[in-house]
Amino acid sequence: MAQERTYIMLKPDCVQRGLMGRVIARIEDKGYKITQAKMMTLSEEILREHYAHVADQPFFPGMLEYMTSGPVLAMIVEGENAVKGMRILMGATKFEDGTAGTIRGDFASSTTYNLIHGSDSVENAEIEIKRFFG
Ligand code: DGI
Repeated sequence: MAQERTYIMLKPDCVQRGLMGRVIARIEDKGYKITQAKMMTLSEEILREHYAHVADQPFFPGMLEYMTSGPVLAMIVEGENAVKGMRILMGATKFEDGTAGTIRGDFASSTTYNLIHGSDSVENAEIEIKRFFG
């Protein structure tokens, strides 16, 4: 079992809907530790870098608007297999693939407004932690 750290971000809809506490409780219930956290308002520049892999998608302009619509909670989450474990807690990317019991499956009502970001690999976790925490 690998001790890992991952980059987690509670997105503007999560903050605006007052769901931060419930989502953080799920992360802590899983046994993970939040070792750093800060509220941030994201610039278009950092979002273009973070979401470069989907920048040519038709939904990208709408996502930029959504992601700059209010503050996010940026976090470093640590624990055993934290990268994959957080992806499991988060649930599927696409709304139609969602399953009850996951954060997105229980709280999100579309693919765009999906509450939470989590790194998809150990390598990307380090890149994203550097991007948002320096
Ligand atoms: O790592 P994920 O956030 O699960 O997924 P990703 O890196 O493939 O996509 C980044 C974000 O882009 C995702 O959280 C929501 C948005 N997105 C991805 N695919 C679609 C999408 N938004 C819409 N509206 N439609 C999509 O097909």
